[in-house]
Amino acid sequence: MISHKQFENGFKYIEILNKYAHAKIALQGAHIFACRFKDKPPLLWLSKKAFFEEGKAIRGGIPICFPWFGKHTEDTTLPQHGFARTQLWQCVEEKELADGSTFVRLKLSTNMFTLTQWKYKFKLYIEFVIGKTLNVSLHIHNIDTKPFEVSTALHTYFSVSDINKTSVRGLEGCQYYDALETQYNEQTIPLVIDKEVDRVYFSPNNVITLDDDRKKIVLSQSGSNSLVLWNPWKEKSKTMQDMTEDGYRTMLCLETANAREDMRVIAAGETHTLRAKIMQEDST
Ligand code: TA6
Repeated sequence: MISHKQFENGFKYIEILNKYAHAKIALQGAHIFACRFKDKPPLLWLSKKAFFEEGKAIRGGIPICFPWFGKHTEDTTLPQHGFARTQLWQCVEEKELADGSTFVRLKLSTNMFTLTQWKYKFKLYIEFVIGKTLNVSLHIHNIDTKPFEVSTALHTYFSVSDINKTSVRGLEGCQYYDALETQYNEQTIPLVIDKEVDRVYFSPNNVITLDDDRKKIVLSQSGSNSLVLWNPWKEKSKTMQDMTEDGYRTMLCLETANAREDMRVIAAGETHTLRAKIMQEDST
């Protein structure tokens, strides 16, 4: 089942229900903000105080960071993580697949507003396949006459039972940029998340595993050579309007990215694709 719905304030979203999963995708930002596999705990985390309002990014799910990740490097008046997550995308294709999963494709192209923030002509497509796994593919087309440089991310908020019982594998030995310490380090010890973390890992394993006491999430990525790890922890959460004070305890961001030194230059007429395939299993 694929339904086009809206909240009382007119905020539009697509609801998908099939034999494998239940999901919701906002047209603003082509932002999947809910995904739960049948008879499993939720895959994606959503803040209890998330905004569903025009122009405000939704706190949770998978925000799309484009055409820059993080703060703009030259103009701090521009929105963090770019404009893609607050622009209205167009649903251009939706279908039930033969295996019972659901395919949805949304599009965002250059418009008068985006040109005020970024002078290049682009076309973005994001494709979701919601079935036994959640597959997300972001296709970035350069339809301009000159190359452009992008940093981008599928800024995925995973739901965990308790951050204190959560571990991540696949980043061992990786170099990373610590945005809190503003320095580069190496992950030489098993990764423990017991405080605010905001890191860009380079050359991560193509398969990253997140374990909590109830589930194992397996994230396979392509088109990316960096992974962002973020949890705001208690003090940072208190400063965020759209986070409850204890929200940090049940979320962890593992973001499939082209961030910092992994930014990409896309030649005129070329396409770059960023992919995340997400599988959820019961914890062993
Ligand atoms: O994902 C890491 C990060 O860049 C953090 O620095 C933090 O700002 C987070 O993104 C959330 O950003 P947002 O603009 O959605 O509040």
